[in-house]
Amino acid sequence: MTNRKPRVLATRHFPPDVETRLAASFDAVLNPEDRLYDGPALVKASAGCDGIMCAAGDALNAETIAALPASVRIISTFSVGYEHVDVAAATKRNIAVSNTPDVLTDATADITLLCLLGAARRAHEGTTMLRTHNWVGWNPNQLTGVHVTGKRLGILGMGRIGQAVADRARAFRMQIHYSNRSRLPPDLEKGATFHANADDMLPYCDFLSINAPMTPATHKWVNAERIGKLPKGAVVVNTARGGVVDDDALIAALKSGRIASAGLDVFDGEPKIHRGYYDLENAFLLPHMGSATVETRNAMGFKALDNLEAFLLKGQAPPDLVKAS
Ligand code: 8YV
Repeated sequence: MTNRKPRVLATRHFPPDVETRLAASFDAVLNPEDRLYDGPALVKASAGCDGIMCAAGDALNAETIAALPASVRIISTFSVGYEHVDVAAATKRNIAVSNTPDVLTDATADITLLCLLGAARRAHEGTTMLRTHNWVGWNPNQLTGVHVTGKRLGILGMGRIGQAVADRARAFRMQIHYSNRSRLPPDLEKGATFHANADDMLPYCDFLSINAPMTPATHKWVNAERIGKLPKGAVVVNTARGGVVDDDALIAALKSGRIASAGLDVFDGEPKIHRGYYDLENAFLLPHMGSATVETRNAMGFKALDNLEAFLLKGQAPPDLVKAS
């Protein structure tokens, strides 16, 4: 019987307080330079590890998981989204997978409203005008945008984050429509209009907010055909996963004016985003900042650690165990 602490690989340089606790609880293999591991590098770095603390974008696909050392028993992701982990492949190898729900709901809903308002009110053009010394003064027609109050907001994916977005949007007296795998009970629905078929919701979306996870069913869901069902001049917001949007289709609609503007915090293939976005004045773009507050990133890290500690130190199931769908 050995008293060695379980070894845990941190694939990223996590917040300082999180790494301090990681190093206190485990034999931590840290990544202070925040080097990005590809699949083979991740396999190599996890030699002798009992657990892996990873993040979105890490290549924990079937191939990587199949090659992981036999010692690895848990993958704890520092994220609520877990499309980067092949849960079925992990389950096949008897590796538990956990995520960090709840703690980033508010921060992500806040950034969704920032994207919604930033797109509607032409924030990118305004800040650019000012910072490039091109503001010659107020004028009555300057940077007039899309009015928000009272408009219809369609939310694709009414989970925790979608509901928090709806709560915030109600403060703007927006009329909430939503589509979700299942209808919410009245106390959570709060008068919002449910659309069993998400396509049927599109004609009601003056604003469309994507808050659904990335799955085979949502891959490139916002495509040319669906954009065609939105009211002319609608605003599209995505703070979930870039892969839910067909970039070519959205960029074409932003160029033609079919879509008035977009507020995007996430991108397919990020950080190498579709080049077409860079030239669009009517795209308000952020670099995946949804959960980027000190409090939230710490809470995510502590939750990822709760999962690792329950499993590796207490022999319990991780509280946020993820199951293959
Ligand atoms: C995280 C996120 O910062 O948790 C998620 O799913 O999208 C982000 O807000 C990121 O994924 C960290 O791994």
